[in-house]
Amino acid sequence: MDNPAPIRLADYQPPAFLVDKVSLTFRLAPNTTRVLSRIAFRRNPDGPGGPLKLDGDKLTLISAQIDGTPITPTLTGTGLEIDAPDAFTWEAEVEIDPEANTTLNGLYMSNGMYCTQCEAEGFRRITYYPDRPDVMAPFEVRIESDLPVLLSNGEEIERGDGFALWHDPWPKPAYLFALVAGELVARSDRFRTMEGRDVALNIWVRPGDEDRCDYAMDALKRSMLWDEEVYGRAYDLDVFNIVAVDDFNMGAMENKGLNIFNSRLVLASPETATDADYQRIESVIAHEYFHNWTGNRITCRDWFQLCLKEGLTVYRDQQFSGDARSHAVQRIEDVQMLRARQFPEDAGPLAHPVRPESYVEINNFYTATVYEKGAELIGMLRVLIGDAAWQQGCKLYFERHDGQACTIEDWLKVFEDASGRALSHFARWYHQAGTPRLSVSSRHEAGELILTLAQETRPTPGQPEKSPLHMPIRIGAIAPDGQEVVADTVLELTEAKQEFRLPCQTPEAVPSVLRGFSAPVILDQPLSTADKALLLAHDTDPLSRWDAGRSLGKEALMAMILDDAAPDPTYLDALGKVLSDMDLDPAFQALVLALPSDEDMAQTLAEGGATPDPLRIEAARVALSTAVAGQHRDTLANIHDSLAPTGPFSPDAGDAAKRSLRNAALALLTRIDNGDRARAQFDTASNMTDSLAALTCLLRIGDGVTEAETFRKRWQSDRLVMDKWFALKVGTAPGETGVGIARELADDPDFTWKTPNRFRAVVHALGANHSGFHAGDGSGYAFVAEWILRMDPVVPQVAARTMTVFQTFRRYDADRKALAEAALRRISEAATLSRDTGEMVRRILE
Ligand code: 0A1
Ligand code: ZN
Repeated sequence: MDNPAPIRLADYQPPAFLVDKVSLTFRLAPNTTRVLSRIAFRRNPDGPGGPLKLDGDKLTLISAQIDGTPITPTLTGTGLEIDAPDAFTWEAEVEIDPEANTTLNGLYMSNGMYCTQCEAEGFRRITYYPDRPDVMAPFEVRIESDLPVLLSNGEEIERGDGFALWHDPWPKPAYLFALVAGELVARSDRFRTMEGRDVALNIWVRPGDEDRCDYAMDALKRSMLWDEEVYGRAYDLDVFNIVAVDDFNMGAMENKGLNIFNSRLVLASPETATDADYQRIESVIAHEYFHNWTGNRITCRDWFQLCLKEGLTVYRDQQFSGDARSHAVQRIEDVQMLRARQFPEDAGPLAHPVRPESYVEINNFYTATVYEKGAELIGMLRVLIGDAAWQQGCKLYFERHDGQACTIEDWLKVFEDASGRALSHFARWYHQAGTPRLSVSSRHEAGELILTLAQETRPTPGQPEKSPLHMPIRIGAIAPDGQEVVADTVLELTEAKQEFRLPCQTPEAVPSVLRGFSAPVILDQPLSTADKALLLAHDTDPLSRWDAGRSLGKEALMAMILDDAAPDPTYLDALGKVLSDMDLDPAFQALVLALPSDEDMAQTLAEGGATPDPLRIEAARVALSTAVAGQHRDTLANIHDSLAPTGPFSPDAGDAAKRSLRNAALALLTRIDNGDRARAQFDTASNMTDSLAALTCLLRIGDGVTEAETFRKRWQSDRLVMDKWFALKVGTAPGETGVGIARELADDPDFTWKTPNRFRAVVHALGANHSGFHAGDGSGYAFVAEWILRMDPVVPQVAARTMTVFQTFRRYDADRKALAEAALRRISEAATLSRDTGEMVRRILE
């Protein structure tokens, strides 16, 4: 394989031509769809000059005209080039084959339904066009088909026998184009905006699924209201359509006025969806809706600026979920997710800045770094400039940049203007990859708490030298009697090392550092076990409180893994206090009760220079869980009994919190009761949360064979529930057993692997099974590599995304490293490999 040349931010040039209007006609046919385009082009006065360049991929050009005169354009391999006048109308007819399009990129078919996905560069598979986000235009779309439902962006302006005409007045880049045609039914509602617009809301699904849309609809209406109340942003069309599709590469897509969703992020009923599903549906519905302003009305100049829309929109959906549920729990879960997904990325071969500087395939950069770390940067910015300037800056951003394609510089400038502060030092966060390590030491002297903060970032690929970053560090201090003696304060760390002095009359006070996880760093603060227990019991900041518990748990596990130590009694006692504190939110208690994940332990061991042994980590976690259960048997049993469901199921946060604590208790109790409680819960559960939790507990102790079969029989025909079943079977068995189960299931007739959700339910589930994927005989690596190679020619984006499970392989012992490397070489040496997977394997092996 030759290596395609990277695209670099430094080479950005504005487009040579702008588009004033796009008219498209689609004559839909599964193998021979005709797309007729009529596009008004005008030379960009600020452009570089030169010919008109249109992108095109897998298109058969039937005819082309400029101002009505047929022409024969020069085909370039990636599109075509034309010497064009300064203003003209381009007309073309192309033929495409949606049925043969397995990539789920461009126009494709899913269960007889036509569907599109154009971000990032899928529109070029539909027609010739300047497929770049800084070319924005209003679209008119005529769809010709006998299918009953024909949808595109904007509003329907005409509907007749076998056709529909849609018009989207808001100029948009091609990546926000969408078209759907099929036999669909709608769950409909209305929303009146603060500007008095009466908006029709529709969620389109396959017949039979319509009674599973209520929660998504409710979440949509709440999102619309929230964006008005919190950001002053109202919806801007008379209709908002959402379509659920089974075959989809990602979670969902914010196409203007026509969001397209993976069906697992829309459909929910108490019998089929877990609390986690409900929560995720709420946040993704909100995320896509919020893109209407942060992404659509104001979009990205180029794909290097992806975090401009994604970091901000994740930040907004996190705020929304916090408002809807609990800020404390939301923050803990966001931090858990950042540490589990983004930290390994930042520490390995795939590390890249939040705003990358080059890429081969942009689809490989829809990463935890761009999304989740991108959101962290927004949160830090807000803490640094304060709420008032934040609000003013947001207002200014919407006023100044509405209708534009912007950069991170534009974004930071509004906050410089609003706050009067220079943000050039802060801007380094966007350029510098890697997670800084924050070392903290403290002493007490003459009525002062003296904190020394030092930061250091290790080299990452292509960035050997790192500079100190500007970060807000929120702190406080707790006295041994549990009183807060230094109130919440934000320190601004700008240098490699700085000392801060705070008045404090209690020499024994324990500093609570990085409250709220105020900066995305690895905290290195040498606290004694007793100090951690104090913070877990008394810190006023819930994130730091939870983190103290996690740190205690890690310390206990570390001693068990490295020194064969017994479970730490301080940790066990501290958990007991949290469990019996009736004032705590049960969701918070459940989070404290969850032991650090195996991946978390492996990461910590590797950071400290040790080699993680997956089976030892697994064994230590099981032993510690068993010890927790043994010590708190009665309290846990009492929790499980007293929180048993009483009324009908409600997905709201309060009830979900109780279920999460009850099921956390069950997971522990199952370690010591041979699964009796879990079996009873499985037999009587009336909702998916409780049923799946019980089954998980049983499978984790190597039991549950009968229950798993009962579950399968019951849900055989439900594709979304069956995805859970596959993932659970693969995810719960340790080591080589897990790989064996994955292999068995890969031969199952229901393993319809070309559907990304089912593929992920087996292959990603094994990747997420720490001791399974890292099975000592290399069978996990071989299995995943084999399936990546199989998936690559079918859905390259999914194959490439699966590659990320290999990003940590260098952490492990020599034997595992060699086995993983051999699997990676098999991928890299394949006769043909997509650009997506090719780039990933090269970066991982480099
Ligand atoms: N913009 C979407 C994410 C998305 C990106 C690419 C896709 O297809 C390759 C699909 C969706 C979001 O942030 O939700
Ligand atoms: Zn997004």
